[in-house]
Amino acid sequence: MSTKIALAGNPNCGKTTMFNDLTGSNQYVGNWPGVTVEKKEGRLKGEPDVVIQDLPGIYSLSPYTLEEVIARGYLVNQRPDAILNIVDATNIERNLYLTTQLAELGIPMIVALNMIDVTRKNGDKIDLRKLGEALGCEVVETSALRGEGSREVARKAAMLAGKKAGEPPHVFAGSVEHALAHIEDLITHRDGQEAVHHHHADGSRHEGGIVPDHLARWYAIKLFERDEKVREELNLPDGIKDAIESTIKDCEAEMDDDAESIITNQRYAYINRLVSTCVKKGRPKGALT
Ligand code: BGO
Repeated sequence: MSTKIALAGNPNCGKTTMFNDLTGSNQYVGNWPGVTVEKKEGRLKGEPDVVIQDLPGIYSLSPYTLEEVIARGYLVNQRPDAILNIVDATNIERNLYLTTQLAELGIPMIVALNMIDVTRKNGDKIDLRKLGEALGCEVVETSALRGEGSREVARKAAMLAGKKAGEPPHVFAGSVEHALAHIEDLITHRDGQEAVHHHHADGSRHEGGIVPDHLARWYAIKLFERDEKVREELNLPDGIKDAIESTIKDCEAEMDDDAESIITNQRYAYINRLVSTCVKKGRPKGALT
């Protein structure tokens, strides 16, 4: 059985450069099922048992673009052994938005902090250890353009196969975490409700609950956001739907904001705090030498 690594990142993070560097000519190009979005996979050079699955470049795992739906569908239903998340170090705030969402999928992850040649040149200082501790995964510096760190990060990603995913970052405030915990209970049958079996694309059934435990946080957040695609997919019984809706409404009243904005704003606030503790900018972006 081969090890499957998913390459995920924002558009322009250097994903294509990294993919080409890792796979060379061992590439297979097709389309994602039913759509004309390009699907590329390839074998890691020198390690034919490791398959690298390229995902569309995306900013978020929301249900609003075809690329995002393809990427999250793959991550949730096909479950790669590990995620290699490429983060453009020169655009770290924006790129970490997706990273916080990927970390909620319960899949082992490693971050390639790419374009590190550029941030070095700018004199930026990035505390990799602190960043990794907060994100619950290792962070490795790479320059895909120069082939620096790429093989190392891919080999480390492959070694994550079969391991437990890291602790997801503590992004949300207490009242939101409280609501999420309640939703998790409702959808994993931890509160003694009658079991409902959710059938997954791979035909597996999850005994005694609606979603598997490793995906509980992901689904709880998406349900809290009232993600229409996830609501359709799970097709929950009315009693659970109503209990979730009243949990969301309580939290919205307390926070005086709508659920989707609460999640988005708290992600940005978390990332701002994280970047301000982990990154010391050298020269301002765009400044001349
Ligand atoms: C152009 N360091 C540096 N300095 N550049 C990098 C690195 C890195 O580590 N990694 C990638 N790039 P894609 P997506 C370009 O194409 O892989 C560069 O969307 C140019 N092109 O070379 O395409 C990479 O697949 C003219 O740059 O990203 C590419 O994720 C002038 O980042 C760009 C300058 O990489 C995006 C750059 C005609």
